[in-house]
Amino acid sequence: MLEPLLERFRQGDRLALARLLTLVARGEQVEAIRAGLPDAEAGRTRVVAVTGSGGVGKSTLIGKLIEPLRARGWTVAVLACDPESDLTGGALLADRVRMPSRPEDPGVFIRSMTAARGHEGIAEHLDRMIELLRAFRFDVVLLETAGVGQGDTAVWAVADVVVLLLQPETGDEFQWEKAGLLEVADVVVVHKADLPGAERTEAQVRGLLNLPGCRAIPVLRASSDQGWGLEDLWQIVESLPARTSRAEPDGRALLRLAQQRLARRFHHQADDVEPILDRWRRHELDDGQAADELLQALIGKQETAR
Ligand SMILES: Nc1nc2c(ncn2[C@@H]2O[C@H](COP(=O)(O)OP(=O)(O)O)[C@@H](O)[C@H]2O)c(=O)[nH]1
Ligand SMILES: [Mg+2]
Repeated sequence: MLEPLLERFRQGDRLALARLLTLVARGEQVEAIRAGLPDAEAGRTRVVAVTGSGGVGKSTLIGKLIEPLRARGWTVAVLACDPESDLTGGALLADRVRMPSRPEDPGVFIRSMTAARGHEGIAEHLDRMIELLRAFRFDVVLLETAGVGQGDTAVWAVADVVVLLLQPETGDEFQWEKAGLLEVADVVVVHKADLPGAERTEAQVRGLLNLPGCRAIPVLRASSDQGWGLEDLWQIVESLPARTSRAEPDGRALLRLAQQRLARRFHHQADDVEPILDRWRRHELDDGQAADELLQALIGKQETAR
């Protein structure tokens, strides 16, 4: 029963893809499916997570991105992993409107994961689902996620690029900062920038992110309603090195990224870091002990932030 399905998948049948995604999302026959997948083309698929609080315009922005990406001849898959969508059937319906499924365009595949299974379930099997989409050789995979729950951090882990959307004048940026999560973003978009206060919010975000010795995180304004900023956003996304740089299979790129993220946490979490530095300055800790304690403080904090 599985083999004919896999054969159709290998021939590019999107219904077979949909069916296999459902199986994998439920954790069914996962290993048998994996064994039958064609190899993904190295470096082909770019997985971009679009994250941000409910109502910030994630679905709208993704819907607007599809067109220009298709115009470049790229195939696009969208996975909406939004827990809010399954709380209100209305939101799901609205997402359908904002992201038309375009059965007429075989280059676009849209899947809302909320109907299939709860959020934690998605998180558990997400990397396998991405594997399917890579094996199907999509050029771009867009993941919609609300960005706060356990499942959302799982989304970031599988994404090559994380785009964080904020709204002007809502204090969103401080909420993310407080949760220690502003730094997970590779790009920050002040979205709905047609609304008042967008420039001020942009300046605030730059202030929060502008830390010495750290990788500069691009910040830009965009309006999906008015259709500007999206082209710039995509150019930035393209110019970023793939987050997990699978092109370097020995993990060097991954290590560099981990170092950058750790450095950013170091600057953000002064309350955790300072007491350790104090003891180190007083020679109560040697370098190795201080490093171990710093790691504990920085990574332990991340676990609670999740
Ligand atoms: N003013 C303004 N409103 C927007 C923009 N993009 C989306 N919206 C509105 O914001 C609301 C929430 O959008 P939605 O895409 O569902 O947000 P999501 O919950 O993050 O997916 C909708 O009413 C949209 O029409 C924008 O660029 N400007
Ligand atoms: Mg949405």
